[in-house]
Amino acid sequence: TQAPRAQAGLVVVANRLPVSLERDAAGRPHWRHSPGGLVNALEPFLRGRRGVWVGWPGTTAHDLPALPDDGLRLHPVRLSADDVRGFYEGFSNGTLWPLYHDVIVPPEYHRGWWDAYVRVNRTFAEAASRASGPGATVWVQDYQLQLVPAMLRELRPDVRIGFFLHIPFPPVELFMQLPWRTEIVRGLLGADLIGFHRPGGARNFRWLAHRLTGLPTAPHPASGSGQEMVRLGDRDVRIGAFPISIDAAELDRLARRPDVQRRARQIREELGDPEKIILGVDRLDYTKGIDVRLRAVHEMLSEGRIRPDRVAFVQIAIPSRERVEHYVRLREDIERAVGRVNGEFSRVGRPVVHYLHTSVSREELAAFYSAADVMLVTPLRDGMNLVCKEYVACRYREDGALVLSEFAGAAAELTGAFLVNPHHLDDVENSLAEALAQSPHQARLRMGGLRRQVLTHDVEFWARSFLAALSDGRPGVPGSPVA
Ligand code: ADQ
Repeated sequence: TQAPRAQAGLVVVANRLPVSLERDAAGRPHWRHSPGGLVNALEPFLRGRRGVWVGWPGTTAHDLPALPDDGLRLHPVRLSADDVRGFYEGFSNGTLWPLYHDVIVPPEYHRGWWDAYVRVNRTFAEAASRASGPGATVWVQDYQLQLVPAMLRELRPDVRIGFFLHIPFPPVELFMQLPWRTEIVRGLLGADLIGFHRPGGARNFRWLAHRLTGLPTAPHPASGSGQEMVRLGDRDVRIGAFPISIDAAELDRLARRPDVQRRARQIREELGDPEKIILGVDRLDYTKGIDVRLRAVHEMLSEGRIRPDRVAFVQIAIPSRERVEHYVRLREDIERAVGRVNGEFSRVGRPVVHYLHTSVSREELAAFYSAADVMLVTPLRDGMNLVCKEYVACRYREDGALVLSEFAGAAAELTGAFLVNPHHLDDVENSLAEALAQSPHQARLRMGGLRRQVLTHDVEFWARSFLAALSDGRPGVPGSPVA
């Protein structure tokens, strides 16, 4: 990795840079910005404070074009193919992801993967250290980089370090399975502030920190904040819940655009003008409960509770982690389940389930959200789940219905949704039936409440709250209100 041109006051460290490499028709590579809530939320803070984003560009290729430089400075971390296998596909997605998501599939523990995780975390910590100016604030993101806080603190005791976990922090009994549990806890304790989506995750972590390191813990004195504290010699580590969100205003605006509304009507026509459209949108991941949805729809069709000529179910699944074995199998299972429903209930030219294994543009996504009468979000476990918030942000007419798993972090905020236990098929089916049958008046009551929550608690609110807690009111660091 090269040293950045100038050192920054605010450094974001994430597994991925917010760009991806594409090739044009002639095979020439160029960078494309990957839009996302996180980069949108952090950009104003980064630009305002000569910020740098440290991350992997998502490729092991060597013939890389220069990174785009339009004010947001990107600092690439190079990974070898071996690193990607051991650190990313292995320890991050074969060990930590399933362990932190309630062992929906069994996590695998391999020393070689762990070694790669340690090695790559050190590479990120060194890159972050080089990028940080004196006394900088460094915000480390997510489960791939849990050792970075302690490694960075050792290199740079002068910087302030925040860490945010985007996935659930697991129950104590599950975390205790991890052969390297103490190392992970010590890695995280290098931060000044550790953020989780939910207070439950923060509590689990505090308990484990005490259990595994013997360090004293206490509620944070500036309380009311719900924050906890671990005391590490002369240093306090604060732990708190900061539920992430979306750029709600941007999606609301997008959904109101005439071309997006036109496309929403066109989608309904293309689906054969059904009375009701049910929609699922996910990364293709076994945590998302796509199979639960298909089972519920299949059973309701079998029992005549929904009619194939009146209802269309659209499932859009963005391809994900296609080199990890469980994901290959999941894709086959989903395709088989879709085929089964359509084989039994479709007529020629009129499938019941429309399955798109692809990524779609923001505009197209907003059009689908606008077209859908019921949004079905049924993860078995999800740190937050942004899809449900995106649906709500698009329903500016205060109509539509959200069926949402209790096991998504978002359920704590979106209490006006039809909340379901995804392990209880009858519950999912009854709620789906209720959502399909609700009156416009009921819809307005529920959706109105959901929209008030989502529009006032957006991703900028999240970033600002975290950075304010990290700066702890001290001057000269992020967290003070941005203009
Ligand atoms: P994810 O597991 O990726 O995020 P989620 O929060 O739902 O899950 O975000 C998915 C994003 O991908 C959404 O913005 C959605 O619009 C987009 N997306 C999904 N399918 C798409 C498709 N087919 N085409 C285009 N876009 C698509 C992790 C955690 C979550 C947590 C987030 C943020 O697992 O629990 O909410 O990080 O912290």
